[in-house]
Amino acid sequence: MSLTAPPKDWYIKKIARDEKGWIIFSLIICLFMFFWMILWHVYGKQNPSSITYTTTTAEFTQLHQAFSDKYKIGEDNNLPVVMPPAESDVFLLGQMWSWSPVLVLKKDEWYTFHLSSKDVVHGFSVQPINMNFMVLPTYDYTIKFKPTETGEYKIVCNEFCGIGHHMMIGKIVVVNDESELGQYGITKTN
Ligand SMILES: [Cu+2]
Repeated sequence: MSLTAPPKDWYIKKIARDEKGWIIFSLIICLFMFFWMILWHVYGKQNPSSITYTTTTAEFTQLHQAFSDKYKIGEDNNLPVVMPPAESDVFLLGQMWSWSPVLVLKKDEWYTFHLSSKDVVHGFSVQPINMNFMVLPTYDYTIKFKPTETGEYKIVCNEFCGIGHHMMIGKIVVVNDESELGQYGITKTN
């Protein structure tokens, strides 16, 4: 019965050999897995780590607008198509229910992404590769990013954000050079 005290020193009992064997075996597995957590950062395809800054919606919107205006090369479904130079800062804004702008990036070049939301929490998920980040208003998520394969990638919102959530799809196009823009239905107008 639980209300009676157990016999004195009940826990100082010799462990059976096979039980001891299993304990040691599990400990080895635990330690192995623990060290692989660190090794996966080198060998696994992990999300790059991000640095988060606080910002205001007004400030981020202004930076985003200035970025779009500066590097705009055309339009796609009423969204600006922006081709920033390599090594530059890229501002991507999520809002109900769009990702703006459409980005054209060059393969094997580094970019510094800044992600933020204008209204509610959104999820930045790049498909078909597995990259996922939360996008919150008043926070600037900064990620160093280098696309390594050309093609068209979709940005899918993976945080439910209202009635138009399923239509919140953005676009990133990765090219070797500008001559490939036509393949992705982008016409350079600026
Ligand atoms: Cu959403």
